[in-house]
Amino acid sequence: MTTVREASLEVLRRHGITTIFGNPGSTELPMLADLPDDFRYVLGLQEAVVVGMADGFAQASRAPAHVNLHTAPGVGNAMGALFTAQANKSPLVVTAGQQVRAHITMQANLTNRDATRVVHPYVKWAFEPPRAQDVPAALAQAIHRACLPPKGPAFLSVPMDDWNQEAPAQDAELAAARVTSGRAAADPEQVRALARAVDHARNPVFVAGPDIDASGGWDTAVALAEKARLPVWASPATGGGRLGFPEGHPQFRGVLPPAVAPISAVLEDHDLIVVAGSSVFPYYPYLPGPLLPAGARLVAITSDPDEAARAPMGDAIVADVALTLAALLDAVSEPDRPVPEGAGPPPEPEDGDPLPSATVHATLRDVLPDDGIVVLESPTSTSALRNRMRISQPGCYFFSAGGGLGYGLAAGIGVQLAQPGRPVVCVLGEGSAQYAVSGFWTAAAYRVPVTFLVLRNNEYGILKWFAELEQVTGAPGLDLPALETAAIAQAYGVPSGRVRSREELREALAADLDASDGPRLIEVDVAPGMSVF
Ligand SMILES: Cc1ncc(C[n+]2csc(CCOP(=O)(O)OP(=O)(O)O)c2C)c(N)n1
Repeated sequence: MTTVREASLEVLRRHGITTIFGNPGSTELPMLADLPDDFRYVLGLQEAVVVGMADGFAQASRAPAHVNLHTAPGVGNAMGALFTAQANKSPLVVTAGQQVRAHITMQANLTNRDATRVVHPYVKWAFEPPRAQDVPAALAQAIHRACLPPKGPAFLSVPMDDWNQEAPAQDAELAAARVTSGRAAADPEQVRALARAVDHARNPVFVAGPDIDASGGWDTAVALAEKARLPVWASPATGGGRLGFPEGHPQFRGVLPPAVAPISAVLEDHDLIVVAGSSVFPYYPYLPGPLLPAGARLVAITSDPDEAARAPMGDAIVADVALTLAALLDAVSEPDRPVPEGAGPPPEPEDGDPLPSATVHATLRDVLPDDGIVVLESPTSTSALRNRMRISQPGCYFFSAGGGLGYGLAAGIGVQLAQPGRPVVCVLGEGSAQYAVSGFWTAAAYRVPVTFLVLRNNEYGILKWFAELEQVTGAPGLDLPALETAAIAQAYGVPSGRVRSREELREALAADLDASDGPRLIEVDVAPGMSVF
């Protein structure tokens, strides 16, 4: 007889999903019993870390990842990270344990009441199968839903007594064998119309968003910008979990500010704005003004119907971003326009004691190889990192698109697990590190060779910046004195050190990036305040 567990593992196996990120409880143990050798279980000590690791793993491997959560309280702990995974469009297949079926109606202890309701709106789909034998097909469905555009978390609650029930063999085989593909091409007439608009515009501009990288459209976006001679801006950093364009490219102008009025001001001279692979736009904070420069037209290319529908201005083509860019590349002509100018080289780094965070990032740029990966969660220095590092290869930058903290530390581990041969640096503010701090244990226990670079400014710096913007004075809780991140990480098993000068930082980074036997952590003191360039 084939059990529900065997059939479900076969569904996962057929989709290449053999890593389970989890934190187990009694309700999950029946699923994990005698886990076959071709499966790997990665233990996270808290559910936010579990989901964050899987999020980074899914994005960096361009494939779905499986998360297994404990029933109600585990799912509750995971919610913030699920919000982030959804904003990142990360294809997560989230299973959670549930009480024995006979216990659900009486709501025995640990029953996940309304299991399918509680995870909304941060999942695309939530389901608890009505019969044990439906679990393998429901799991397959969760995989398809997570991977079809827009990608995102799908949730399946499984009563713990289901796993040892019998699964009808033929149904399970049919469910496991199904393949679905969601790469839809754009309406050719819409693409031709957009190409004509690009050809005839006086001063068109291209805005590159994270889904260019996610869809595999990086080289095509570069070819399009070069052929049509488009200056390029990155979509605002707030919503960009990935980069859409090489930031060292001579036509790259910079990262758009994340608010209404400043975006219109930056794009003022343009009559056509083509946005690819981003929402329009991930605004924050609210700085009202014109949504578009006077006389400008905007066209967005997105695979996400929701993004297309909720944009407050402009038109949208809903289709696979990479395929649409390829069609647009074919359809545009080579114009007479001069080749647009980019931002020019970044400024020389300044010294200081403590160092400006921009200098930390300039030092990292000097040391990190071109294919090195940055996972970033250092709020006051996000812009400085982008402006100093000018990351220029696909799949080299990961960021919490929704703005929730706790992604960075955890995702850094998942990204490194997915890309074991490439150096991964996880750049964190010391405040941000705390939201997933137990991830240090997983990194050490599984010898994941990620380098954590923690910027210590002894404060929630970005909130002090926001306080000024919001004209708030006297808010408590914005200082972080005596938070010893290196000592904390050391206690979790991560060899850690603290540096202060540029030379010390360079040496520590070079040594730690070379280490392949497990994680390392460098805590660097930085000057307080916002750092843009
Ligand atoms: C889960 C979550 N809780 C709270 C916040 C609010 N928040 C945004 S930035 C920030 C401070 C981050 O501090 P740190 O990592 O030290 O970086 P800095 O701002 O000093 O650069 C906080 C608390 C958030 N974004 N996400």
